[in-house]
Amino acid sequence: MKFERSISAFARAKNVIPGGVNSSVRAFKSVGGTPVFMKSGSGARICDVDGHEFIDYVLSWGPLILGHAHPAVVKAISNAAARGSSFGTPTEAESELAELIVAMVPSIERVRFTSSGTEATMNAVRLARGYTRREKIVKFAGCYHGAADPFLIAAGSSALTLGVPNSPGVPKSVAADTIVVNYNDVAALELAFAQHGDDIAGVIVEPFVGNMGLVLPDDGFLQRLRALCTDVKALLVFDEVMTGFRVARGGAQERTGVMPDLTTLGKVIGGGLPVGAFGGRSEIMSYLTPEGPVFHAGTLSGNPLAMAAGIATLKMVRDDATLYDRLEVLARVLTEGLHEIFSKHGVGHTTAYAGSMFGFFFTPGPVRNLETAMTADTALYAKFFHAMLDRGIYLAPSQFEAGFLSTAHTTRDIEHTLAAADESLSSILTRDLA
Ligand code: KE4
Repeated sequence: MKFERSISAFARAKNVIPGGVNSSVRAFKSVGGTPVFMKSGSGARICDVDGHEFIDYVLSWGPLILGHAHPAVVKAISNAAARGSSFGTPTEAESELAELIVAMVPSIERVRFTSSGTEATMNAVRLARGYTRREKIVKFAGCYHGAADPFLIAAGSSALTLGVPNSPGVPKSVAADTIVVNYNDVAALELAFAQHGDDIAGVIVEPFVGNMGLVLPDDGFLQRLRALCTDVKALLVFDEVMTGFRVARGGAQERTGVMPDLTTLGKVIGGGLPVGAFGGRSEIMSYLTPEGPVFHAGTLSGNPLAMAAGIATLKMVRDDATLYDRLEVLARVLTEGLHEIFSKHGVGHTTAYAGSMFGFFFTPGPVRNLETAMTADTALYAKFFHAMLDRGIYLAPSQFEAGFLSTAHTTRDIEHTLAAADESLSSILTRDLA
């Protein structure tokens, strides 16, 4: 495939935008080549500025569970836009979306909206600190909670991809209050609690990690984490910005039965428009201004267009009883097919799926944490990414990301993807042997 228009668009962008992108992971740094500039999407497909069409497994990094430009979502946004885009006042749409979230996410009694997942996690941690009057937070190496200072320590996603998991610019004083533990390492977690217990305001965790690639919790890990937080009265924050309405209708907390004290959400709840949210028990949420002392604000928090897109999306998620079963079947067929193809070509790999999310690593695995994720063959991933791109399949441009399915993906799409994967590995391995 030729990407002339993307190449010139990238050159233009770099004149006025650092790196030519507004979010680092889009820059193709870890897979090489020029980021593909997209111009439209419909259902499971996106189209780039050169007119190439791709089956899309990134789906804007998770939000588009109904696929691109779903008619009900487009209609909701355009109807809302015709009434005005923002008022800076309360609107009933905010209550309607909040009611949908409260009805479907088991631990959430009340919720506050933001305009991004980063704002949601940042405010959830401030609330945990204000509620407990403590300062330390615990996070897990390789987990990503957005681009706020407290989280850019051993961070995943594009911080990991770009080799800056500990970003410059984060003050030592901030880093000193972030305790980093290895994911799935109960012994290390118990040690951290033994050392810092009564100083821990909260633990923030991706219950199913999407930002190292997809890494699932060991049996009992989340249950132990819950017990440790309860013992020292620290708040357990499930960062479900990615897993919310993705691994199950009620997220990882519904799937595992482990109830956090606070949950952060984003992506799906905005239907592709900028929304984040944080919520939990009413008593904790009452600590937020103007009811309580912990400050939160945001000019476009609860924006009417974003609320309309979220309401249209969550109503369809609520009313489609078999949605998650169907998507998990697609994810299983895809990952089992990839397993067979990788095995056939003698490529070390491991695969995983949960609800509408899937992932694979080019390492024999098991991948249980950042250290084992980092053994993945990122050079092979880069070749595979481009070979699949040339065959009309758009995967995440980084080994350390998850893949996503939508209600618009079909079994024929999966068959086409698996055929492309088989051809891609054949061509890569033949070339490598030449
Ligand atoms: P945003 O600020 O990007 O809306 O959300 C931050 C965030 C918080 N928590 C989790 C678990 C997340 O996955 C994210 C954002 N995810 C990345 C994808 N790995 C967004 C893609 C990007 O950075 O452009």
